[in-house]
Amino acid sequence: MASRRSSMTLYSRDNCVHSHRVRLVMEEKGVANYEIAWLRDGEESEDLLDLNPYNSVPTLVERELVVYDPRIIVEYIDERYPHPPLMPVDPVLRAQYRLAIYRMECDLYPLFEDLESTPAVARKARNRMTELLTTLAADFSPRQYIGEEFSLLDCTLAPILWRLEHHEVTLPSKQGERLAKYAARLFARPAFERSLSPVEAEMRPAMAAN
Ligand SMILES: N[C@@H](CCC(=O)N[C@@H](CS)C(=O)NCC(=O)O)C(=O)O
Repeated sequence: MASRRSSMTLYSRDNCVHSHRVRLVMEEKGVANYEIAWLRDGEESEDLLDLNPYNSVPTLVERELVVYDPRIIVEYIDERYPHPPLMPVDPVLRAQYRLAIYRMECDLYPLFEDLESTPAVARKARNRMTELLTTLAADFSPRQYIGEEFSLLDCTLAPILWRLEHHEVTLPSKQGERLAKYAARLFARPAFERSLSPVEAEMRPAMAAN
């Protein structure tokens, strides 16, 4: 449970891709003085049920404010802590970034529930993930990040890419190499390492230790 010294508490499951996304943004923004209320697999929290009608993680609590839904949380954090900005200033670019994030939320994130399901359901989800990421990688130019600067786009994709090996998702070699190079840049960021739960670190022990 949170101590009185922390101004923020983030309810987070240790194997949840959505929770990972928010922890990554918290770390990239350098949010200090926040506590994580960890929920292990299958564990419920009565506090959370009182705070959030959907009882979902991630949920962020800051004094009287309770924020849930990963996208609403990361946008709040990006506005609450302006530096470094993780969204562009230009309205057209902002709309494009939001759409790209929306596509990842609609198409990629829901596949994780299926990847944890029965072998037949997981196989289908794996194939779909391969298909979508192959298309995404084909569009990648040799830039460092998806946009001009490191942004919420990268923070949304990184937790997905971290889990690919664990779920045995593979890509055709050309696109796979491209995506792997980009992913290695994301995983090498100090904030990324700090964002990992012990369960997530175990998914790629060699990389997490670097
Ligand atoms: N759309 C969800 C995304 C997050 C999500 O699906 N979280 C899962 C865990 S990974 C969850 O909280 N499920 C309900 C539960 O664990 O009780 C939200 O509203 O926050």
